[in-house]
Amino acid sequence: MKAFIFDLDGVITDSAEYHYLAWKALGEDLGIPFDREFNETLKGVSRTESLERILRLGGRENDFSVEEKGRLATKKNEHYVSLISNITSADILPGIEVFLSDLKEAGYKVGMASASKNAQMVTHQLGLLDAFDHIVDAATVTDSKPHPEVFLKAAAALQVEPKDCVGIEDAVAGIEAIHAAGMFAVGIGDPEVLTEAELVFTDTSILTLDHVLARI
Ligand code: G16
Ligand code: MG
Repeated sequence: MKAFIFDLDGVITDSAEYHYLAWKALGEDLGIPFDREFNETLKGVSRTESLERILRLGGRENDFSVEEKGRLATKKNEHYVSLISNITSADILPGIEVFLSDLKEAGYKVGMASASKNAQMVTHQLGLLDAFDHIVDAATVTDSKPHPEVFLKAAAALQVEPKDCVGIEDAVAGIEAIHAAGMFAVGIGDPEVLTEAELVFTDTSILTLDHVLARI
């Protein structure tokens, strides 16, 4: 293995909570309230597709023009950005800083493959920009996870063959994307949910370079 490629939300930091609060507020404005269980279906899914899923939930998918949907997505994003404007390195998930520095020290390339157009900004807020050799700009990605595009772009930018990459993800669609890219998949979360991953850690505190290398 030569490179490790990380998902952001749910692996590096728990921005999912802020996505949830911002979508929930928009849903309530539209008369489409939803709970945390429905929110699970939005994890790892792009902004546009998340909005479509919420509108479908309320049977309102045909009530808005493309421009209006664009304005709704922007409104959610402005709220989300204001919520995350206060995050700091204290919001990095347990064990991640040590894992990232161990990877650098051992000479691995480190990339990020997030569906979020705010990935660069969030990483900056966390004080982790220097830990990554490349962060894929989600705005340049045409096909969302489970499509492998974002992971393949990360590998290409790192100049590493996909077969020499480990992908790390918390979402089922993300694990599928890693496999479709021809990479080794590490899951973070419930092993009964992330059944396709080669290796699953229930949370990031037990994700260490030694533990991963022992299982490859
Ligand atoms: C993240 C989140 C998703 C979010 C998506 C797009 O993906 O998991 O809930 O909808 O990014 O975010 P934005 O609206 O900021 O572009 P990932 O791939 O980091 O888990
Ligand atoms: Mg994720």
